[in-house]
Amino acid sequence: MLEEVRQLASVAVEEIEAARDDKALEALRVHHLGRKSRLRQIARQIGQRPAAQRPALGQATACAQKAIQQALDDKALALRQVAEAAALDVTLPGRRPLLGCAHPLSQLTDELIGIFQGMGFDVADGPEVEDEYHNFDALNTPADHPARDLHDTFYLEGGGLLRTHTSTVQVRVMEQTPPPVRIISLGRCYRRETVDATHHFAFHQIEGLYVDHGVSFADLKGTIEAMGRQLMGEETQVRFRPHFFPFTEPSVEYDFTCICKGQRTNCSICKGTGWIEIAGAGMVDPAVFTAVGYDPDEYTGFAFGMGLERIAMIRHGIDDVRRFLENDLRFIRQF
Ligand code: 2NM
Repeated sequence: MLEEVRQLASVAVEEIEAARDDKALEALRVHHLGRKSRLRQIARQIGQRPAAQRPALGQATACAQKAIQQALDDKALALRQVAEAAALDVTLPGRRPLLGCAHPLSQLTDELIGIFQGMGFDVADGPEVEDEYHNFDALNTPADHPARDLHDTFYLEGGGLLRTHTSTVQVRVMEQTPPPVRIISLGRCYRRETVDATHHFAFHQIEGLYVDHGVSFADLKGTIEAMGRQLMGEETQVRFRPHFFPFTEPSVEYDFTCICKGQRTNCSICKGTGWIEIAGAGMVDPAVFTAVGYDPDEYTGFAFGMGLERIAMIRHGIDDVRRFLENDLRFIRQF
C-alpha cells in the first residue's frame, strides 16, 4: 500500500503539471484530493491496518497530499502568469514615475547650510536621544530649572531623554575639539507639548557656535545680520533685545524686519509691529566652557539658536505647524 500511495502522488503531480487551464486543474484537484479520491480512501483505512504499519502509512499519505497540493498551487500560479502575459499590451502609454521634491524644512536646511558654509562654518551632527548631562548640566541648566520638569521633556526608561535643542551637539563638539570651533548644527528636537496649529512636540532647529580668541558680541551681531539679509532679503534689519538663557551671558533675543516692511497695520505675520521675533543668541557662558574643558579666561564665543518651522511658515504663508510632519504629498508638493 505504501508503494501505491507514492505512485498516486507521482501520477497526480504529473497530470497537474500537464493541465491546460483552471477548469482541468479543478477537476484534477477533486480527483486526487477530493472526498472520493483513492488517497482519502486509503487515509480512512489506516486505522484498520496492523499497528506497525500505521505510522509509515500515515506519513506517506500526508506527504502525498502535501506534494499534490503544492503542485496544484504552483500550477495555478503558472496559469495566472501565462494569462497575464497574454493580456499585456505593450502599446499602452507608459506610467510616469512619481517625482519627489524636497520638504520645505529640508529646503530651508540646505539654504542655511549654504549661508553658513559661506561664512566658514562646518556642519556638525549628533544624536537625538541624549543624556541629561549633554542636554542640561553641561549647558549650565541646574536640576531645578523649569526646562527639566518631567512635564516639559520626554524622558526615556534608563535615564535617556529626547534632546530639547541641538546645543547638545555643540557641547559634544567642544568636548572633542580644541578651539577654534566654528560650527552649525541642525536637526530635530523635542519637547512635551500639546499639539495645535502653533505648537508641536517635534520641531527643527539650527544652532551656531563660534569660539576663538577675542570673539566678541560684534561678531555675533554681524553674523546674525548676514544670515538675516541672505535669508529674508538684502533690506532686512535686525534688532537685539536683552534676554536670559542659562548657557549664554549676556543673552539676547533678535527680531528681523517683517516682509510687510511695517506698512500694514493688519499684517498677519508681525501684527503691525514691523518686527518678527526670530530667535535667541548670546556669548557662551564661562560655566559652559569650564564644563567642556575650555579655559574661559583664554577664549570667548558666541552661540545662537533658531527654530526652522517659524521661518518656513513666514516664507511660505503656512498657517499650521502640524503640516510639516504629516507627510501629506498634497502639502509638500506645493513648495
Ligand atoms: C539659543 C540661544 C542662545 C546656544 C548655546 C550653545 C552652547 F552650546 F554653545 F552653549 N549652543 N547654542 C544658544 C544660545 C542657543 O537658542 C535659542
